Amino acid sequence: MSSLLDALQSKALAELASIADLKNLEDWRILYLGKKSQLNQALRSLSSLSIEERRQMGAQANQLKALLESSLEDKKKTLQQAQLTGTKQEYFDITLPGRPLTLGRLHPVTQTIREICSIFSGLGFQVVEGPEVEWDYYNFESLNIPPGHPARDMWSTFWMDVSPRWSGPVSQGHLPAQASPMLLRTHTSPMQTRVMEKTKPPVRVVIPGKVYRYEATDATHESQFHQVEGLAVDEGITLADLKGTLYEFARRFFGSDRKARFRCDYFPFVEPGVEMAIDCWVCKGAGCRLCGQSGWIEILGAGMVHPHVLERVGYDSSKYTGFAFGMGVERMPMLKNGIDDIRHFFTNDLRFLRQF
Ligand code: YSA
Repeated sequence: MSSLLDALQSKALAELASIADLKNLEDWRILYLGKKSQLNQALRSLSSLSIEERRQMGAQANQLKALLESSLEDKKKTLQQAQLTGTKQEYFDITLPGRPLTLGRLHPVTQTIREICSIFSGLGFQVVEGPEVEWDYYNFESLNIPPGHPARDMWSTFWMDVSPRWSGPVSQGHLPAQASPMLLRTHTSPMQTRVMEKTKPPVRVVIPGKVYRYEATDATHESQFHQVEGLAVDEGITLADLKGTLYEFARRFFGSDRKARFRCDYFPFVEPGVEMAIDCWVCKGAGCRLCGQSGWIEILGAGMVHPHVLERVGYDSSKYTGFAFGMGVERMPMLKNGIDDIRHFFTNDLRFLRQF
C-alpha cells in the first residue's frame, strides 16, 4: 500500500504541474481529493489492515492528503494571479469598461410636476401636498359647491364606502368636515381651504397631486390624472397679477413663441373665473383631432378667489384678495412635445417612456 501511495503522489503532482487553467484544476481536485478518489478509497480500506499497518499507512495517507491540498491551493493562487495579470492564455482584460447598469428614470409626469413647481418656486411660491382621499367638505362645500349644486355633476367621482360618523361637538350648528362623506378628490382645489385654514396671509403656494374623476377617457381626458393647484392671497392682489403670473409661467414652460389665450369661465369658488389655453402643438392652431378642431388646448381653470371661500377660513375679504388656478399636468408635456394621446402616459410602454 505504501508504494501505491508513493505512485499516487508522483502522478498527482506531475499532473498538477501541467495544469494551466482553473477548469482543469477543478477536475484534478475531484480526481485526487474528491469522495471517489483513489486516496479516499485507500483511507477507507485502512480498516482491513492490522493495527500496526493501519497506523503507518494512515499517517502516510493523511500526509499525502495534506500535501495534495496545499499543492492545490498554491496552484489555484498562481492561476488566479495569472488571470488578473494576463500572463496566461486564459485571462480577462481588467482595463475593459464594465457592463453599463440599466438605470431607470423619472416618469414624464413626475418630470413635468417638478418643472412646473420649480418655475413657481422661482416666482415665490411654496410647494405643498395634500390627501388624495378627501372629505366632501373640502372637495365641494368649502368651495361653494353644496349638495345638489350642478357643478358636482361636472366633477362626478369615486366615493368611499364609509358612512360619515361624527359623535363630537357641533359648534354653532355646523358639522365639522370629518362628518361629511369621503371621496377620491376630483381636483387639487380642496387644498386651497386646507392651506388657508392653517396659514395667515400672505399665502403663495402650489400644490401638485393626483386627482380622480368618473370620466369617459379620450385623447385629452383620463379618469386619473394630475393637477398643480396655485393659490396667492394678499392685500391688493388683482386679476392682472393672475394673468401676469400665468403668462410668465407659460413663457418659461413653453417658450416665448407659443400663444396663450384667456377666456371667461365659471367655477363656483372664483369670481371672476377664467380658463387658459395654449395653441395646439400638433396643428399649430389650424384644428385637429387632439384639440377638437379648435386650435387651442385648455390647460387650466383659474380666477379670483371668491369672498365666501376667504370668509369661510376666517380671512377678512375686505382686506385680502387672491387668485387661484388648477392646471392639468399631463396636457403640459402633450403640448410641449406633440404627444397626441394622454393615455400613452399610463400604458407603461417603454418605447414611449424612454423618450423622456
Ligand atoms: C379653477 C379655479 C380656481 O380658482 C382653482 C382651480 C381651478 C380648476 C378647477 N379645480 C378644475 O379642476 N377645473 S377643470 O375641471 O377644468 O380642470 C383643470 C384642468 O385639468 C383642465 O384645464 C385640464 O387641463 C385638466 N383636466 C381636466 N379634466 C381632465 C384633465 N386632464 C386630463 N384628464 C381629464 N379628465
